[in-house]
Amino acid sequence: MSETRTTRRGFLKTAGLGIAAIAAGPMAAWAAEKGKKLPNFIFIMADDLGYGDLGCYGQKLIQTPELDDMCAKGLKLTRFHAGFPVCLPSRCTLMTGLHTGHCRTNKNGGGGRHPMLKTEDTTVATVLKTAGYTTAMVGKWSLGDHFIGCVKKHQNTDGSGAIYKHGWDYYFGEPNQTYCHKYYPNELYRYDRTGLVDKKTDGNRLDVVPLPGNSKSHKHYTHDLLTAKALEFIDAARDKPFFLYLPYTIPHADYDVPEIEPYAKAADWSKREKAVASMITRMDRDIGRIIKRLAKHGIDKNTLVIFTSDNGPNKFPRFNSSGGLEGGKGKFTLGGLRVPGIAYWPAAISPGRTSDHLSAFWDIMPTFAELAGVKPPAPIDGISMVPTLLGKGDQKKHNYLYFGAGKSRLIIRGENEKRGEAEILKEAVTPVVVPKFPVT
Ligand SMILES: [Ca+2]
Repeated sequence: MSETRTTRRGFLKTAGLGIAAIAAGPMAAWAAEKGKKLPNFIFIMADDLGYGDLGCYGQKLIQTPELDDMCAKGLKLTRFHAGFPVCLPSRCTLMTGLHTGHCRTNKNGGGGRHPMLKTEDTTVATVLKTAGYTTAMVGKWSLGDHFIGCVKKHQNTDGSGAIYKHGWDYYFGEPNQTYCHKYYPNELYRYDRTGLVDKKTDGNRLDVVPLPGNSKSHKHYTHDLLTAKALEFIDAARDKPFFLYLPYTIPHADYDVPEIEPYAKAADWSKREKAVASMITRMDRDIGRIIKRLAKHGIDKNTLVIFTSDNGPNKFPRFNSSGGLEGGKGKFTLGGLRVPGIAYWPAAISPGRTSDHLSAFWDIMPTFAELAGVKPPAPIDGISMVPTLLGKGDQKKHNYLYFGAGKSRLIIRGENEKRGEAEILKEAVTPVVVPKFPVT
């Protein structure tokens, strides 16, 4: 953000200028070199995975060979941050391009009282729809309420946070984050506006996917179902540009997994440790399957796959899950907020690169918008990371990253930020900002 921005009025002004500058920046060069072929986007997000949970980020005990391979062949971000130290507000920043000083909510809620998006909020999916993308979400939405726009025992009450109001052609999963804690539910939910993957639905409600008796039989593990649908979507959508948002529910509690391999013989590990490690390795295996499926279809080169986590880890001292950073999930500390960030895109990202560019979830929206050749909403807090991804061009930098809810907060200053906390807060915390989209 601009150093001169001190008021919301200033925010509006400088954000607009920033976007104008972006439009003439590295993307122009990318488009000129590669023609107008748009990349596919796959954004894979773990739930409660720490900065230190992957081999390529220093993990010694949990096996993550597929993600380590992606990291070796792509770009490893070492100062990438989730939006908030718990689920819901973090996902709000990811979807809207606004940090929690400006976006719809800085509260997680619980039970039937989850905050949700408003109808006028613009998501990454909405932006990419305007560029002609097919959009799918498979997994945990969080941004609709328990009853309103989400699901409670078939009560699909319409509401402003409903998934189907926020840009997605296809959805499969459990939208309510509280219910995502259970890995063997008796039902999941779906819609398929165009009949791309499954039977067409009207797209203005969630339909029940019954899994009768599953809570007892343990026949269907939700994570496995999410992976299967993600692969089916890739199969079906591969001929045109697509955006697949895959917010997995692993390795969040409950620590429940079909098998504890390859850790069954780790004699001194607790049951909980074996379970969480197995969940992470299972997810890693499945991400490998996704990469292989892209290759099978010949679209691996032109698909940008980003892997990350929605917040820091729960306490697992044996694994040093926060990578030595202070704190973890729920804490406004680096351990609560800094997450792995792997960007894999063989056509554009040369192998083995590392970047310490200071970045966060709200940068994803302008990054994808730029690569898709459309303007993101304005004003937003995010800054396109395209120069960092491509390894060329002038990367605009954040003066600071803000994470907060009232007096609980963390500000990470960029190298050029000299202002005191009070002055930064005056700029960073305002009433909810509703960016305009499309930008004219
Ligand atoms: Ca989480």
